[in-house]
Amino acid sequence: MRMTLRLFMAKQEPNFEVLAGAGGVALGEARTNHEGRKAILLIRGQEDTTEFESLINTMGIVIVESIYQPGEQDPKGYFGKGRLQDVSDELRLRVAGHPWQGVDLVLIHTNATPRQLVAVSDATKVEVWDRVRLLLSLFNAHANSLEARTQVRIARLQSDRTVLRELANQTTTGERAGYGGGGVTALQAVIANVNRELTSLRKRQKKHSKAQAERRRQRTRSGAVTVGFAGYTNAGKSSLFLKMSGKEVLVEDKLFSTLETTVGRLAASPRVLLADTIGFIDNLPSATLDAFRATLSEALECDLLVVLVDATDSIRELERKISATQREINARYLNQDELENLDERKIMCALTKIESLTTEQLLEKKSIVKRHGYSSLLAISVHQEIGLEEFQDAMLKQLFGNTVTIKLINSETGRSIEGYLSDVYESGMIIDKKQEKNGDILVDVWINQQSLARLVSNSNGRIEVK
Ligand SMILES: Nc1nc2c(ncn2[C@@H]2O[C@H](COP(=O)(O)OP(=O)(O)OP(=O)(O)O)[C@@H](O)[C@H]2O)c(=O)[nH]1
Ligand SMILES: [Mg+2]
Repeated sequence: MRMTLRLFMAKQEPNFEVLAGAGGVALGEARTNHEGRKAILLIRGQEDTTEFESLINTMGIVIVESIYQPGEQDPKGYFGKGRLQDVSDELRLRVAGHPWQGVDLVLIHTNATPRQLVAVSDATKVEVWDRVRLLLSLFNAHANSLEARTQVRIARLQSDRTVLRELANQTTTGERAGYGGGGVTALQAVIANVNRELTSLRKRQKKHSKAQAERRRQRTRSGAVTVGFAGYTNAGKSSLFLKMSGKEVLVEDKLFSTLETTVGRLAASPRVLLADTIGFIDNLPSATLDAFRATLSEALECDLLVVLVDATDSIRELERKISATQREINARYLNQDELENLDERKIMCALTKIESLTTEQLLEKKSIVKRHGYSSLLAISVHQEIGLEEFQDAMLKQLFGNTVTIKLINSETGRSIEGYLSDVYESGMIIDKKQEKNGDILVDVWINQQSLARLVSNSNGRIEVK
């Protein structure tokens, strides 16, 4: 296979060869299943590769060898020229029995510039992914809904466009030997196609997010409140969502199992909606993140934001992930107004997967989270069902304040008291109920002010707040 940098291209041009010869670019739908692919990994300096490797594992790709070069990244080719040549020679000369037999992917442990990507691709002549391309391929493999596919494709096309522009630039300046004006024209035609597709995808995305915003407005009007679950990828958002709503979502020990927002009702109260969404990751370029903005705002524009933090991470990872999560939430998804009123905005935090932690470990991790400014902090385990009731109570308390005691007045005439009771069940969450001798019913309920006012005014005087 001579193709090098596989681009995820406009459908109109399947396998269209932009450039011939060394460093050619083949265009076509990127594959979605990478299970069992063999790759080599290039690493500069002393970087921590743990997260990168778990992204790779998630996709079922096998790293046959990691190759290190000390020192700073080379802006031209990531590795220095000589070292890159060594890798290239070894790839070319591999014979039967060579450990690199079957390697068709080179991974670079960085968010590479288009120039670096093109250079590594030119040298190695197999497919090349940097961190962003790895993430995009992972998103692509996990995108199941139309919405997710649309946003992933937007991100992918944007990223491919930067490489195409680099190629066009190198061709124009004569840096790429052997390609004349025909190469540039062909590249520009492809770029134009990409632009066209991007425009139409963005239109589709806009339409979808408008419809979502309208649904959100309707929910608010009907008196429902929304709790958004946010957090680093794999923090346990979908597991908690499933536990509390009973609504089936994908839970996997994989990064980015979830790519879109799912809204479900809190099992204990239909008035409370929960929103599970895509997780955050450190250091994603803003153009890539923007593609997911609509999905995220579906969950983050909520009455209460719950930030989930995986307590099983090391202290260092915990700090890194909380910081990344906060950066994303603060910088991108709260508008200026909300940022200024951050104190009033309802945010709480929960440490997840705590069942295997010792008391000391939990205390230490709690104090780290608190240092990041989360004063309202809980600790839960979905698997062992620890702290879930407290979590639900804390959530309801943040949303509604304290419980309200309501009296339902019994009467021989008019609507039955059970009818009114069912109205209360519909509007809030009943936590205690007592029937008095005269048939009146007293209930303690978590309810928002708006719903309470509506209940009382529609009750013909049969519902009173105590
Ligand atoms: N030990 C333990 N593992 C848990 C718990 N809750 C969730 N997990 C595991 O953590 C992994 C990730 O869970 P998900 O619920 O998919 O996490 P997520 O935040 O939705 O992840 P993405 O959608 O991929 O970003 C799964 O393997 C879960 O089984 C828990 O209470 N204890
Ligand atoms: Mg999930």
